Amino acid sequence: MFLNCGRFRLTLDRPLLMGVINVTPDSFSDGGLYLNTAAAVAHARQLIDEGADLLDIGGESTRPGAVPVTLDEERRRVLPVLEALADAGVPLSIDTQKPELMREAAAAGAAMINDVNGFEAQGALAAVAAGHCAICIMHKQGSPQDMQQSPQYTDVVTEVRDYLQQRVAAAQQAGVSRERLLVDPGFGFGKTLNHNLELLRRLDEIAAPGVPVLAGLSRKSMIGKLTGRDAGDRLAGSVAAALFAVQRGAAIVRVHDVAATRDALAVWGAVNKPH
Ligand code: HH2
Repeated sequence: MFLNCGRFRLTLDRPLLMGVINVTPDSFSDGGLYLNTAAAVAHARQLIDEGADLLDIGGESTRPGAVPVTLDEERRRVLPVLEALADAGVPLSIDTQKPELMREAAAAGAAMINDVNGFEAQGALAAVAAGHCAICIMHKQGSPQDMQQSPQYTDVVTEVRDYLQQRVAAAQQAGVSRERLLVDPGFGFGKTLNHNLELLRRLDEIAAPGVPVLAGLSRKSMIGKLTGRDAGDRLAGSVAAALFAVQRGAAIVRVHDVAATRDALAVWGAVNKPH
């Protein structure tokens, strides 16, 4: 399987690592660490050295209770980082819900647009349809302000899968080819611990035919609940979750800790290789 991603064509015959760059003051695990452009760019280069296959740059935290940021502020945070990394040699994804920023990021060289809002904002699909960026469609229930209050599903896996399939169809209708699409169940976005565990166990049921799955579990509160550890101390739990996700078919894992996840995947890949 391939993913067309701006000027890149990614081969998905091994799991890929997406490194997270949060250019925010308030992200749940690393808020404020990379808020200025130079710090974010240095961190990005370090994650590439550690083996990141692509990077996801975000200027608005989506943690439960996060305060939305204005277009101007989000633009001011992410575009200089994107521009400074133009020569980085890996595809750069922009994590945004705003159609204006989707367009500007694509024009500035972004290879992927990652939208935790499933491209539901007015004009979001139109903003990406004509270009060449890959798009990652994520499921969430509710908004970051209220999503963890009391998430409800009859069957979380079926509901998430149906939603993603509908959004894939809408994206294709808008003109996005299948080779540019990724889906993501949105771990922690309007889900209890049990919902997250069920989604992870049955991750192989999430993919629409021919559409690869991206999974983001890194440092999330589900890892905290299972290990009793704070966000800064969830490395081992996050690596275990990433391994389980790839075992269940995730094509890309979105992680903060690239070096450790890469080592774990190297071991997993060697054991898993057909002989
Ligand atoms: N999780 C976060 C942000 N963006 N995008 C996708 N596709 N999938 C995810 O699971 C996902 C995402 C939350 O993590 P992080 O960026 O570290 O935190 P914050 O939103 O607080 O910046």
